[in-house]
Amino acid sequence: MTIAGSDPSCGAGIQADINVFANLNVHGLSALTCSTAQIPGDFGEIHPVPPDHLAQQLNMLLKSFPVASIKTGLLNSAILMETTLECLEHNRFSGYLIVDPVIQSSSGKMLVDNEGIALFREQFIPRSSLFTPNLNEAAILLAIPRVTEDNFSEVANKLYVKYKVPVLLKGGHLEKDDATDILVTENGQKHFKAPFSHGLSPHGTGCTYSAAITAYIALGHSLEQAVCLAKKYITSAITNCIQLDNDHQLLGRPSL
Ligand code: PXL
Repeated sequence: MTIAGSDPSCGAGIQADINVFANLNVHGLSALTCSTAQIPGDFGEIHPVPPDHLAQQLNMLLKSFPVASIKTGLLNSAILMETTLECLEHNRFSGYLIVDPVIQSSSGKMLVDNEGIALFREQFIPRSSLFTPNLNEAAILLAIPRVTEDNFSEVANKLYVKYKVPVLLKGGHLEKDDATDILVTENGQKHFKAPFSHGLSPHGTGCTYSAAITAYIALGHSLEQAVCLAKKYITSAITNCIQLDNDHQLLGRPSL
């Protein structure tokens, strides 16, 4: 299941997540948190759904389907985060909860209010089975100025110590020859590397990566295996991305 916002251009959000689930032969469910108007490179309005409406979607889905794993994407506000946590609790959801801590759009627009960021820190991330920040999100979650090549590995450990749940810190934005991500669990650090595609930065990579982890978990893989397979998935989707006329790109179909 994905609990996320709508991106009508289908590069990110629930549409991207459902694409991944379908590509991996998993039946996906989606609970909508907000509608956005956007295309790659241009962000319009966000309209959150009423909290009761999110609760109704979640309660109906969780009552009726054997949900193996859930990912969250854009949650937009503290009240939608609280609603999500209450519904998971109320329906005794005990599967994997993978949190992509979406805070800002790739174009730089803040997508979550300050109260929402505080709730992310205090309640939402600590409830997750894995959270998947990029460099910018990691800096916000640790309240530090920035993450660089020099403090990358230390930041991954700090996130694990602070939030006490497994973390996948994504290093793609360091723009080195290899895009390295660090998974920190109770077993220590594990590094996942793939060649970095210079000059390609399709939006929605975070959504697609966390959706692939969620699908591979639903298919029975361990967390570490799921991250390894999902890294292959996202690397291939980036390599196969589609060039748009406005200099932006959309993720392509992976060659699996
Ligand atoms: O990539 C983060 C993200 C997630 N979900 C939605 C978005 C975005 C970024 O723009 O619009 C709906």
